[in-house]
Amino acid sequence: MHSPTLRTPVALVLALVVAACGSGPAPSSTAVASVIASASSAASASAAASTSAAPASPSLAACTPPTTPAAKSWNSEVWYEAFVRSFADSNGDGVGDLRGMTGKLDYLNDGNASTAKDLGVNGVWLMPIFRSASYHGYDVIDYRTIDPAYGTAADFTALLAAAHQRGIKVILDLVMNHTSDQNPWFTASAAGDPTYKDWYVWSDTDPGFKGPQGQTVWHPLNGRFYYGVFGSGMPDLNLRNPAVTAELKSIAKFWLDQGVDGFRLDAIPYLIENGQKQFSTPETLAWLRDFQASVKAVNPDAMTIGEVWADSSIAAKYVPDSTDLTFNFDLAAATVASVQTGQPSTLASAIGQTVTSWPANQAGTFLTNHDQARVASVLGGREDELKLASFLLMTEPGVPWVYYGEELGLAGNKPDEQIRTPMPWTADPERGGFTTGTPWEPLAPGTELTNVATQSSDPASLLATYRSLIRLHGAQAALHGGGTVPVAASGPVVAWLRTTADDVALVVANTSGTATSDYALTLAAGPLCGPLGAPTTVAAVNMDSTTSAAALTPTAAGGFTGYRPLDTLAPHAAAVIDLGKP
Ligand SMILES: [Ca+2]
Ligand SMILES: [Ca+2]
Repeated sequence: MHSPTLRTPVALVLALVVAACGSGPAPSSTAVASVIASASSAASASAAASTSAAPASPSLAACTPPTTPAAKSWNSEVWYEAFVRSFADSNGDGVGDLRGMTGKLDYLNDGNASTAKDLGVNGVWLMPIFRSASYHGYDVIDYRTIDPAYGTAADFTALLAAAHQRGIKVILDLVMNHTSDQNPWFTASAAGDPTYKDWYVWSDTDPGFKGPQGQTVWHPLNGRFYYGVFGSGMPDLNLRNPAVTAELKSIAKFWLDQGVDGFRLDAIPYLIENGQKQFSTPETLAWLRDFQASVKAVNPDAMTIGEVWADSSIAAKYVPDSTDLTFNFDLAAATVASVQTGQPSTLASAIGQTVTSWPANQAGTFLTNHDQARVASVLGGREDELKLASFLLMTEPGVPWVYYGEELGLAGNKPDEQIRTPMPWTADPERGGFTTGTPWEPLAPGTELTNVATQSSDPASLLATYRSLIRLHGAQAALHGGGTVPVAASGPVVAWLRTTADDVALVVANTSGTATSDYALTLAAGPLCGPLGAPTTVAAVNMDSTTSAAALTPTAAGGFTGYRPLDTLAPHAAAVIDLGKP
């Protein structure tokens, strides 16, 4: 099945934006801003006239001039989650490795602002690369040694240098809740070694209670029991032991000293249990505050992002003191669900929840990650829906993260190995340019089309859309650093404003598969204080984005009533409409 979609005009306008802005690690917003400003000033006189001629608003509320929220260095960035085992194999053994990754960095960002053939991401999260007992690496045996299948310490040094040369930051996946049961620390602990006996959580008798998901958490060994919330193969470290805390800080320093730019912190709500309270305890948040301070003491610019797979109200509590960012799982699920069902209310609600929960833009936004069915499979591989999802990702409040292959529409359903399959670089369905040997896991179905080579030569491809939207995100200050104001919408439409002191951008999307003219946007009170220039459509997907947007006359309260910026919204169409400086 393939839903009807208008494709090429979108790429046109996005291409204009990209051409105006250039590309690279830190795209400038000035070019776009000046384009918008000149377009706006041309029409400002007539807009001012219509504003003054408008009847007085019955509302007594005054408008609120927009301000620019506090921003961190990562707020203009887009990040990429990569599974080294599946990215690129340099030596033909079928297993991706660090040298393979180094060879493909130009795909992520070639470091040249004048090219647009790279994805343009600013940072990479490497899923675990330490010596481990498993293919995925989330059960670590040695935190200071690279998995031999991935390469050597020298290979890592080379990767880091090559990435930094291109303006790509690198953060490592750090698993602090548990280790492998094959970690020498655990072996020594189980044997009663005086140094390590308290490094894990032991009980002489079976406490008997279950874990947060009803799973067995107490595992028998030699007549005693140890706690492992993720199973017997992954015993939980005892983070109440100062020696364990000191070792984890030392490990973080070991990697920061080599130049890594921070960490993605795995499963952090599980760090410290308090009896049967095993999820997001106050002790866990306090421990992380101390750990965070130790990271910043080594490198104040380092970034931490935590995996807190929980409601926004819980996940946001970690920011900014326990972690710099946490992933916004609620918004991710709502984004995918709204595109899948066509119902915008789920997404509208999650946007509102995000605004009230997190400090502005200090959440990691994403669609799906390495633990979830890939978004392309959830959406049945429909290209227009995938383009809409990518558009929403790049316009929502937060720092966007792209899971490798997502930019191609790579398919994947559980089991986990099949959502972590080799990256398809070419149309070869067997090896996909990933390896000259036999891939460790067969390629996902459909890679004849979902591959880098094929999509790179198609300006209307999903990959081309990602490349353009990533540049748009970096170029438009309102999109990456603006405040967010939810807008009420009727019909199958969701909308919000992104606002800085200098710019207001309207994001509007039709989540349904049906064209609609029967919708209207309303904002009771807002930031539109001055007369506005002519709205400018700066980016769009699934519609002819050369369509000009209707003029907007703000109310006295700085909002609007019954605004319909585009006469008709095509199926799954979405646009960023710049309203200029109010
Ligand atoms: Ca290899
Ligand atoms: Ca724990």
